[in-house]
Amino acid sequence: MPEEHFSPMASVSGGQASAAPVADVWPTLGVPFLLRNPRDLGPLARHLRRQVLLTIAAANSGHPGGSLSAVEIMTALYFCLMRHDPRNPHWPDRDRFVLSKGHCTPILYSVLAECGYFPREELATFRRINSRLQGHAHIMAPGVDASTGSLGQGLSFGVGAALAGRLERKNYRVYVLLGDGECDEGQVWEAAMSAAHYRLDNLIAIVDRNRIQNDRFTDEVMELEPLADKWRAFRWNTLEVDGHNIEQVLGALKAAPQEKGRPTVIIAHTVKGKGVSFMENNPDFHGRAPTPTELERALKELEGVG
Ligand SMILES: Cc1ncc(C[n+]2csc(CCOP(=O)(O)OP(=O)(O)O)c2C)c(N)n1
Ligand SMILES: [Mg+2]
Repeated sequence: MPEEHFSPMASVSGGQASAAPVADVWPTLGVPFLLRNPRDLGPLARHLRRQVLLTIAAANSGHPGGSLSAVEIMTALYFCLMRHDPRNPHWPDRDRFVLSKGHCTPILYSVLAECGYFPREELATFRRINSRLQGHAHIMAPGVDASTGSLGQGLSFGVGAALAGRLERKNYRVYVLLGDGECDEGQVWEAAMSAAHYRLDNLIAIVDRNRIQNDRFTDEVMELEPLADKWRAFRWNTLEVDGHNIEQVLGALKAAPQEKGRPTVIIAHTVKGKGVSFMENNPDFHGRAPTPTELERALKELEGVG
């Protein structure tokens, strides 16, 4: 596998990727697009974690923690569940995805590149001036349906997209990924109330419950619990899963459309920084790039070495 020959330190100097070795930095995993068997997704998830770290390291900027916590959620959505076509990003019948926690683009772009929306090599341009891959999600990136980054707005966008789908008699579904800290925003709850009012059973929200927001734990900033009860009180079908167990995540995502007449929220219990020991549960890695030494350590861990 090309990955075995990859030397991160040869390709990343001073946190900046040099232009030439990009093809080596983003090697092909060799997995077919749209895998159907969740048991095959483990290697893909590990590969995506590496892409996340390499992308952030090349830019020397970005959000690793909330990207790593969402890997299984994003893998389940894009490789097992959503109807979408990378050759036709604007296909009118595609399922919509809104990254409401719009700072977690490293995982979104890694997944989109892996699906074939744009070349993997483009990940090296992350956060550069004139790049399509800006730090917060923007619709100029192929496959991105909503420009996000100002927390609290994505669920409202999702409500609009779900209403539009109903008006146009389309049967696409709308998936919105929220952060748990993001749920401090009042607009989230305005959107939640309206989604229940309009009985939007084509709308599925997922809350990445990683218990950290920015530089602190969510409990210290604003107590969210009982979070599931809050969604239930807003008349949402409310499910809870281990957000790192792909089969559980998929089970909930598949069960959601069975619920008629109301939207579904899946509270996915996750670990911020999942997969890299020194990033796990560490607010320090909410929004900073690993140093070259940290990157090397993290990649070794993800390879199962050292
Ligand atoms: C309206 C708004 N306020 C503040 C910020 C700055 N900000 C960026 S990420 C973040 C914390 C988000 O935490 P959470 O929603 O839990 O996301 P995750 O843990 O998944 O990274 C904050 C406060 C923002 N992007 N938008
Ligand atoms: Mg969080």
